[in-house]
Amino acid sequence: MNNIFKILSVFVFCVVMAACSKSSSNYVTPIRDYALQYADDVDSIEKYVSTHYMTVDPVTFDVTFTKIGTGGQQSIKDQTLYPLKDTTVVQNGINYKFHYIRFREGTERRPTQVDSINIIYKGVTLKDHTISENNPNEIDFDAAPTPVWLKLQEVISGWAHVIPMFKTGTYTAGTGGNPTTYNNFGAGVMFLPSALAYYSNSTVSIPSYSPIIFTFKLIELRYRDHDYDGILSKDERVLDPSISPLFRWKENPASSYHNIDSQGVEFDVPFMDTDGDGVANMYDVDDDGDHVLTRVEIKNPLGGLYLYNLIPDCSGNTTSATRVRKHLDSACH
Ligand SMILES: [Ca+2]
Ligand SMILES: [Ca+2]
Ligand SMILES: [Ca+2]
Repeated sequence: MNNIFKILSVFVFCVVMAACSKSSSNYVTPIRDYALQYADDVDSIEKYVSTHYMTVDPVTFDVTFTKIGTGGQQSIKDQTLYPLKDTTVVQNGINYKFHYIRFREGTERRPTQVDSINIIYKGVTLKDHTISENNPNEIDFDAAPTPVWLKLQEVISGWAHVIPMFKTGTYTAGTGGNPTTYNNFGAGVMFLPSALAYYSNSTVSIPSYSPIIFTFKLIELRYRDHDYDGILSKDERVLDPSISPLFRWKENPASSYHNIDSQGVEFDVPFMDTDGDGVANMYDVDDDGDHVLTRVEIKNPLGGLYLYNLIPDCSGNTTSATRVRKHLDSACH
C-alpha cells in the first residue's frame, strides 16, 4: 500500500476517533485556524525557495534540492530556467495561492480532477537537507520511483489541483528484461501549504501542519466513468463538454464547479445537472430524468454504445455542435 493511502487511512481513523471522543470527556485538541496556519506556511515556503537551489536533469527531469552554501548558486526563487509560477485553490473560505514549477507540460492527454493517474513522485519536507529524486533509496516521507496508479479524488487536494495542468507522455515497453522507457511526460514541482496536504494529521515522518513539496512525472491516465453509463465523467461535468479537457475543476457543492485555466485564472462553470434533481450528470444514471437509463438511450443500433462525440440528437443529427444529445433530451429516447 502506498504511503499516501496509509495517510488517508490514518486520517479517517483520526476523524472517527475524534467523532467518538465528542461523547466522552476526552479533550480533543482544536485544529489550528486555517488563515493563521496559511500565513505560517507561506513564510516557511518562501524561506525554503530563497535558501535552496535545485538541479534538474534536462532529460529525466529528476530534481535535487540543496541548501545554498558558499557556491553562489541561484535560489529556486531567483533562477529563471524553470520559473516559479503561482496558482490558487479556494478551500476553507481561503484563497490558497502557492507556487508550482512546470519543467515540461507533457504531450498527450490531460486528466481532470476526477480521473486516475499513473505517476512517479517524491514528497519532500522543508528540511535543510539535500534530497535527490533520482536516488530511490533516499526517501523523505513518501515516494514512488516507479509509476503507481492513484485516483485524484483520493489524494491530497493540492494534487487534484496541480496535476490537471499537466499532460501524460509516451512510453515504450522494454523487451528482453529491459525497463520501460518513458518520454514526453509532464514533469513539475508543487510547493503546498499544509491545508492542501495533511494539515493537522501527522505521521512518523511528517509532523502536523507541514507544508510539503512534491516532485512528479505524469506518465499515463485513465478517464473514469463514475456512474457506468458509458459516458466518461470528463464529458459529463460541464455545460460545454468541448472545453472540459482543457480545464481542471473543483467541485463546489453550493452551486458550481470552480475551474482554473492553464494560466491559473479562476472562473466558475455551472453545475451540469440536466434534470435538476441535485445529482450531477457524472453521478446520475438517468441524466434527463425520463426514467430511461442514459446507457439505454445511447445504444448504437449497429452494436455497443455511441462514442460521446457521436451521440445523435432526437432527429439523428450527429454533427451539429449545438445539438442536444438524445440522453439529455427528456422528450426523446
Ligand atoms: Ca458517466
Ligand atoms: Ca441529475
Ligand atoms: Ca434518460
